[in-house]
Formats: sequence, structure tokens, C-alpha cells
Amino acid sequence: MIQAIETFLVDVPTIRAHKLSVATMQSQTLVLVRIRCADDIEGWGEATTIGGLSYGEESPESIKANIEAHIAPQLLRMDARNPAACMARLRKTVQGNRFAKCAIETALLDAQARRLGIPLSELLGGRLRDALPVAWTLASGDTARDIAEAEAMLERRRHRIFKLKIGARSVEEDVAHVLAIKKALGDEVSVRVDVNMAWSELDAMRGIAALQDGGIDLIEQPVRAELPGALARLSARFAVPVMADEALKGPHDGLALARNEAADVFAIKICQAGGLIPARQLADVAQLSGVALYGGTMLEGAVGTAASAHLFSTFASLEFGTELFGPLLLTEELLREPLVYRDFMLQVPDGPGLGIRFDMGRLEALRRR
Ligand code: MUC
Ligand code: MG
Repeated sequence: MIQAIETFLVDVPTIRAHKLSVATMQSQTLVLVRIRCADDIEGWGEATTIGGLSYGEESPESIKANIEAHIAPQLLRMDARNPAACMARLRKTVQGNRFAKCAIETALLDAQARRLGIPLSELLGGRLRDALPVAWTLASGDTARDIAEAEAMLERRRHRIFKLKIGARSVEEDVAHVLAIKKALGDEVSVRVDVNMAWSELDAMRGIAALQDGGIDLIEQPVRAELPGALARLSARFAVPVMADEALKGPHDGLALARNEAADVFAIKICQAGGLIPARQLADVAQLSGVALYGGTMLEGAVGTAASAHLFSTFASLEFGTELFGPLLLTEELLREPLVYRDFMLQVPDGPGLGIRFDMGRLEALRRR
């Protein structure tokens, strides 16, 4: 039986300013959920977004408030051993709030997997890999600094895939910035861009043509999420793969985009999809439709990152790897044993549930009062 659902906010500074077209982040707010069950099992879930309301329609504060006022009361006293029934109730009675639902579903599934003594990946169908390639996002806003950062990552064998955040400056300035980085890093390294919807279709035609000529490997969400036709035309026009991110707010969006051949690659984000199970459905839609997969992030801390890793480890194909670097962007380590990043890969935890344990003292010290 579900006895208590607690939600708290933890503000953690980032290791440097993280500049996207929609916001500049100096810190990240983790929304952590702990579900306590009558059999003494507890489960953890997390939701994060970027820049308050700049990225999506849920903020950390709205996620916490809606869980406390509308979601938790419906789940209290339900059978914790049946996460599917709990989520079925929520999906019927709560509209939207995908990030909040993701945090709750993660906590329910973490608790259930701990109860069964198996890693979360096994509850999600079973893992096919124990480690995942991890991209790093270069987003300091400064070309020379980004190059130095990438070189340090290569040297440490931590990342060899780099995603550049563009769209805040003119197309010409952005293209010059990206191609200077690509030239400095060379052919062995994959360089990709995320425009976070900042371009018009005409901007995108100019920008993508130049980026494709310069050897860039992937173009993420160049145009607004509401313009699937533009995304489809860009995917058809260019050989360089075009990836949908913000356009994918759950499996139904995936179905519509796949039917319209609107993207070559789907970024799977557990929060954006509305939880681990809808994210798995979205990935299934992609795989059934011949769309390639990428494991995305909302710059989660350890809980959301581990949960995503468990899910992505079950995908039959993961052609473009993942970007599960969220905890590495934060100045504070909150786990007793940090997640392991080595040889350009994140190791998928193999203990029961999420396979991670918080340092509760650190968490208490950082939690917003
Ligand atoms: C996004 O739009 O993909 C992922 C990596 C990063 O730096 O920002 C996020 C959000
Ligand atoms: Mg993106």
C-alpha cells in the first residue's frame, strides 16, 4: 500500500553557464519524489525541466504543487505492487502534467523493481546492453572555450560525441561557430546541433545546407514543434538526419510524425513522453516505423538519468547513442556511489530498482526550504 508521497526541490549550480536558445542555465532544479510503501520499500522518481517555463509548460514549482494537491491524494492507499493500475488512474484523471507523471511512474517502478529484487531494466522488458554511449553538450557560448572543453573530454575518454546548442545568434554566426568546432575536432568526432526550435523553415534551409556541407552528423529540432510539415520537408530535403525532440510529447505525436515521415530520428525523453512506459511506447513506434533512436535528457540528476539508462538499455537499436550526462553538469554529487562514466559510456546500474543510493545528508542540506 502507498503510505506517503513526498516531493521536494533541490537546486544545484551547474559547472558553467549552459546556454540554449531558450534559456541560460546557471543551476538546475531537481524535483525529487519519494514514495514510501507499507512493506517498507521506497521508490524514487525525478522530473526536471530547463529554465523555469522557458522549455516546457511545467515548471519545477508546478510539478511539486500538482503532485501534492492533485496526484498524491489519488494514489495514497492504492496497491503499490501494481504500478500499472496506479498510472492508469492518473492517466485517466489528470490531464497533461507529463513531467509530474514521469516522476511518479519512475518512483512506482523503482519501488516495484526493488521489491522484486531486480534492476528496473528487467521490469521494462530486459536490458540488451550494460553501457550506453554518452554525448556531451558544448554550450558555454564561446567557440574557443567549447573546443578546449571538447578536447579535455576526449583526453579523459569521457565523450566523443558533441552536441552544440545553437539558435540564439544569427544563422551565419551559428554556422561559423559550429564549423570551427568541427574543424578543430576532426573526422573521428561526431558533432551535432540542437536548434531548440529557433529557426524558421527558411533559416533552416540555409543553416542545414551549410552544416551538412561541413560534416555535421545530426540536426535536432530546427523548427517549432507545431510545424511537423516543415520538419518533414527538411527531413526529405537533406541527407543529414533530422531529429524530432520538442515535437514528441508522447507516443501519439510519435505516431503522427512517423506516419508523415516527418523525422529521421526520435529523441526519447522520459519526462517529455510522460513517463517510462509512454517513452517505451514512443520508442516502439519509432522502431516499428524505421525511425532511428536517440536517448535524450532533460538534464536530469542521478534519478532521471539512471531511470532513462535502464529504459534505453532495453532498446533493440540505439543508432545515435544517448546524452545522459545530466549529473556531470552539476557541481554536487548526491549519490553515495556516483554513476560510472568510462570509455565514452555510461554504465547502466545493476542493483535492484534504479540501482542508486542517495547520500541523504547531502540531499537534506541542498533541499529548498
Ligand atoms: C534538449 O533540448 O535536448 C539536452 C541536452 C542539453 O544540453 O539540453 C537538453 C535539452
Ligand atoms: Mg533538444
